[in-house]
Amino acid sequence: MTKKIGLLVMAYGTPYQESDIEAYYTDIRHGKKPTEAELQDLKDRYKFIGGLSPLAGTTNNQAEALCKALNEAYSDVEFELYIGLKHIHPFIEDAVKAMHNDGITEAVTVVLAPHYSSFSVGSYNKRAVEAAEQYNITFKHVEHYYEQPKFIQYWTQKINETLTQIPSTEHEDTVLVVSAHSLPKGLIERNNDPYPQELHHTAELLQQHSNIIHVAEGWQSEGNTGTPWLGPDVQDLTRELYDEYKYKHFIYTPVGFVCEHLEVLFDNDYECKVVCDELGVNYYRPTMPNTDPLFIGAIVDEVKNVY
Ligand code: FEC
Repeated sequence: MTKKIGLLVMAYGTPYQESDIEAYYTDIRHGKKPTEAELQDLKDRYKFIGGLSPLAGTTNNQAEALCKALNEAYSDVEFELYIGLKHIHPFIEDAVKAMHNDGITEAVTVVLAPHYSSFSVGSYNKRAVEAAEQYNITFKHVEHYYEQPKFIQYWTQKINETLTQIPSTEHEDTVLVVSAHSLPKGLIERNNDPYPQELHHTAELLQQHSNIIHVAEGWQSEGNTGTPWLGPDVQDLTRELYDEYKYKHFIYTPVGFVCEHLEVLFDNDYECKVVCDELGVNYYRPTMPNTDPLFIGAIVDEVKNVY
């Protein structure tokens, strides 16, 4: 008989309907309700991207594709999928409880975010471990997978495909903006968090492996906490790069995310594009990994390192 192993796939979560937005936003802010104006602003952003985010469906598809690929890769164990979300049901704690109810005692955790920060991947894992304390479940954690050759290959292919849309004589006038979600700077510095170095390393790998000549690193989607966040912000960066180098083509790769959702469809495809339009330069944003076999394969290869 093959051994049953839990596969706990954790992701951010998104409202399933408009009436979920307030509770979701309150959860993101650790229980502090948004003001009417803040809530309306978020509702307007969802409306702008078509009403709701595609994130819920994509998370499920990614998790199912990963579980299938793992079951194909391993012959001695059978992975059973559980999805746990950070800010909406099914919460991480619900998934851990479901594993326990099904008799699972060993599980592998995967967060749908490629870089490690104690405030992102670390906080998901901590919640899973805390929830499992009352049960007899042990975990093996995947902490990051941005270095996996297949992950780099995915983005390299997308960058090279995008470059084919730009005349080769203008590749010198093209810049790749490699970005991830910003986080509060003080927290990152005090904890000597590897997150900024991991983004930097991703940018270096993409420059080495793809045909891009110029690469810049930026941060996006920062929150409004009144304290400094990691920068430069991608919109400011776009202006600075234009002022200094007069680039004509800007390729945005938000490599800190793994699919299209609010932060990509609004913060890149609207906010960054507005700046590009204003500067009279061309905006490109290759398709996100979603369920691409290279992306799923990168996570499978990382799971093999931990289990
Ligand atoms: O498509 C969707 O519906 C959800 C998209 C979404 C993703 C996402 C990923 C990350 N976040 C991270 C950190 C923070 C911090 C705050 C914060 C705030 C928001 C708000 C929305 C939101 N985030 Fe998010 N994030 C997504 C959506 N995030 C909506 C609230 C309004 C706003 O600021 O836009 C600030 C909290 C505070 O105010 O105290 C911090 C990080 C990631 C990437 C890693 C991961 O996926 O977990 C880090 C997707």
